[in-house]
Amino acid sequence: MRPVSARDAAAEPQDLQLTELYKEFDALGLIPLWTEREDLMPQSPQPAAVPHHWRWADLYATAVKAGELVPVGRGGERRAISLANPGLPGLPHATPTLWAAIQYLGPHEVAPVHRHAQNAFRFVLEGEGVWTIVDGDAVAMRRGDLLLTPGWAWHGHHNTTDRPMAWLDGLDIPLSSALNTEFFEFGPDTLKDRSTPERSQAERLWAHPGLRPLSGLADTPKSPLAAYRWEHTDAALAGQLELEDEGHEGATAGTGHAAIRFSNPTTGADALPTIRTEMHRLRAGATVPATREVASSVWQVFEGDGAFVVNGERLDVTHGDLVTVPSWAEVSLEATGQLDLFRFSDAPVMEKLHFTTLPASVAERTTR
Ligand code: GTQ
Ligand code: FE2
Repeated sequence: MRPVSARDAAAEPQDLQLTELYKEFDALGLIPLWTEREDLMPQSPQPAAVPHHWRWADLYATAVKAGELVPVGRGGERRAISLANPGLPGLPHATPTLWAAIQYLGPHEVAPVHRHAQNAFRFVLEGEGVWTIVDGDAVAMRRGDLLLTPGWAWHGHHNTTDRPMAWLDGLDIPLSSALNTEFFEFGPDTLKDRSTPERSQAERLWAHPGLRPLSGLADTPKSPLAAYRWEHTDAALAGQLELEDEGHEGATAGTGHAAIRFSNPTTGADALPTIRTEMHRLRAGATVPATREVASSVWQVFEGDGAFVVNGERLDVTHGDLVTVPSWAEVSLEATGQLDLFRFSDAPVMEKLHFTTLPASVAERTTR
């Protein structure tokens, strides 16, 4: 029988012609499929990224030290410390497509203006007093808020208070890097606009439920709403659970699990074209049964305690903790007390590329 793989060929060194053929492939910059097929085309996703748990207490403590030792300014641009997935050694990537970082801004510090093709958001676990200026619009950052910085929007941040502030940044840096779509530009060295309005211009235009300004009838792929306020997110989640209490189980299917997606008010699609952002609330004692999807995600505990079970491994989580869930990993959730979770993922990319529409039989396959 003729060898079908390089390994087989090496095991039969007497076949000199074949050995020559493999040398020729190598010299010509060629690799045959049959030696690589199982890695290139596995039965189901085999991510190198692993499920991993970062404790907020650790992240925050190390960010405080960075605040003492590392200035923020032109060049480095941001005091942002990324979650580096242990399955992707040496890379500042939380998953193959997503960047997640804790960003720390000391009292009265300024992060200079720049713009990049990568899409970004900030999610605020705690604190207030920083304004991010997005394309000239001053946007307050407060506890529970989701703030958007769509690709190529100018942005700089400034802390107006005597206290430091830290938050979660999410970007599509690894995706942009894999696709070679990166562009970057420095803005002015000094941030001129130090205004501190309660509400951004974007909110005054767009943050009225179901009401669209007639000046904004053209759909935009990136949400024009720069800030999604906790007050609204909290009310939306509370509303779903109240309805459940009253016997209307439509929103939660009676599971004690309320959830919302942050959406672009012009299209109803995801707030950012490459990143899905959601908030979940589980009643005390509620569970979410195991699911999996072709998308990688990062979760952050906003409030409460509970557990993630990812590919059979139990991760006990508390306030601020972060968990990465690689593509096709099986994840279930358990709430100890009421558990509020922020989640972001690359699902919009998968959906736009139609990688999520495989036959149901595929879902039966195991990863391990
Ligand atoms: O705040 O502009 O975590 O440009 C990474 C890159 C934050 C930012 C990050 C960035 C920013
Ligand atoms: Fe940036």
